[in-house]
This record gives sequence, structure tokens and C-alpha cells, in this order.
Amino acid sequence: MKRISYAAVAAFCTFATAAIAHEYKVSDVVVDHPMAFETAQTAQTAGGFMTITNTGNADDRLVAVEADFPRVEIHTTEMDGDVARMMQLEDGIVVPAGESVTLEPGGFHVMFMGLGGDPFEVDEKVPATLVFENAGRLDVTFNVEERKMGGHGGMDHSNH
Ligand SMILES: [Cu+2]
Repeated sequence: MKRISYAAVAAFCTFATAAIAHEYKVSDVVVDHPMAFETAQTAQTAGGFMTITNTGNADDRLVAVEADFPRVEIHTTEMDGDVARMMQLEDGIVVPAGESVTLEPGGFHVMFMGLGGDPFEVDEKVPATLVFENAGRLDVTFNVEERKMGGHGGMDHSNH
């Protein structure tokens, strides 16, 4: 149950930032508003979020994300009792035909790893390439946004 209520909070935050949405498209895949939250100075990882829509008639799959970091992984989040644990998705994320998949705090996310003392700062632009099994490669920019306080900031990735 906890996971569901958390997702509702995250969805609210997503709508609140919709005014600065940006969108990318390749073949039948549309990527809306790739973003990341600012991180602590000492953070080694940061999460990347977006909505991926497949307008085609065949399923597609986000198989990799490339960016200028020592490692970039695709993660899911599972609740282990009250503890949220992140796990790498070796096979990526399926985006079914005609559907959207949202990467958001508490769920699927891109994990930028090995920040090495260069934290994400508000208004920073993080270039990345999304690799889809069918649609191919898509260059996008993750906008770094303010981490809202009071429980609206999403998952803390700093100890990942
Ligand atoms: Cu993660």
C-alpha cells in the first residue's frame, strides 16, 4: 500500500512541473520531460525521470542510456517491507505498443552513477542518449530541477 500512496505524491509533483516540459521523438517513440533532481554535494548517484510513449503498433524497449558518467544503469524500485530497494534491469524497460511508461521517484528510473564530486545543480542540463531496441537512438537533455522539501522531493539516491 505504501508504494501506491508514494506514487500518487510523485505524480502530483510531475504535474506541478509540467509548465517547463520538453519533448523528444524518434520513430514511434516520444519522450516527455526528461529530468533529474539536484543532488547533495557528496552524492555519487542521481536518478533520471521521464515519460516514454510508444505510438506504434509494436512493443519497444529502452535497452540502455548513455551519458558522460562512469556508469549509467536502468533501475526499478521494489519495496522490501518499508525499505525501498533499487535493482538494475538488465533487459531494460518494455514500452508496450500504444502505451506510456513513466520513470518516476519510487519506480523505474535512470541511474547516473559515479558523479565523483560533481553534483547535479538546479538548471544544469545533462545530455544523454536513450537507446531503444526498435526506434533506435535518441539524444535528449535531462533538466536538473529543484528537490522540493517536505517529502515531495522523491527518493534520496545519495546513499545508493
Ligand atoms: Cu537507482
